[in-house]
Amino acid sequence: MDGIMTRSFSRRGVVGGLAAAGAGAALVTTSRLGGTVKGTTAQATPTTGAPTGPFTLPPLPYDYAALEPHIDTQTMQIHHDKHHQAYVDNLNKAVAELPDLQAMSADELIRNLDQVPEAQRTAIRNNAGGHVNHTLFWELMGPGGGGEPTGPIAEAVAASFGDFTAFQDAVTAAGLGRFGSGWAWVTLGPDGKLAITNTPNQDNPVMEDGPAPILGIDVWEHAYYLKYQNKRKDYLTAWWNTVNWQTVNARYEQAQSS
Ligand code: MN3
Repeated sequence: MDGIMTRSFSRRGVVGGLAAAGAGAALVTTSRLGGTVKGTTAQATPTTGAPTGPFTLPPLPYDYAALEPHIDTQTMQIHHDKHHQAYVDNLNKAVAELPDLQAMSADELIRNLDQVPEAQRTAIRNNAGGHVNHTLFWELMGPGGGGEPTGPIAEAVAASFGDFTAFQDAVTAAGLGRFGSGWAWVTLGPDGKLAITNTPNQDNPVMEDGPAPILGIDVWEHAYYLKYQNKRKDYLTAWWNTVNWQTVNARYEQAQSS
């Protein structure tokens, strides 16, 4: 991991120096650094010329095929390796000239968008949001997932919605009710009950000082179009077969103690 820090630090130094030296020299340096990245980074395939840090794509915590047949292998590959990678790359670009922001986590960035210079705020909202949301999303799913909730979240679902079906229907309605791209979320409300919301784009409830989500479902078309085409409801129904209740329980307990 030092390799990444050293590389991104030296790249920044080189790019800064070259700004004065001219575009021809910059081109040579970029392609040389591109070679270095290829040789030392197993999974990342940064957009040409994108800084390689400080943010990095976390590996998918299971195989691309692990969620079959509910979420297909190709969707998982493209969603993780291309879409999530693009959020990471664009976030790195957005903070490239902002050392104070490079020192913050993506989670801190989306909680403190008012501290971000206006010129970069939309890019950081979208791409730090995309990075945080997808990092969570992968952990909320897993092989052998699904079924009725277990543990403390099962009691919370019963207390807040009566039964699991009513809870699922409410989450599905939130996902279907989001026009265009966005997310359906379950949070712990101030009354101690589970609350269901949705947000547009890559927004996250914490951006508006809301609670950290316990569960979230990506309802962008890229999350389901290859298998489900325009049938977002079928995707939302199938998604429950992938849910990792262990993660949901851990986040529920975290929400209760914060
Ligand atoms: Mn997505």
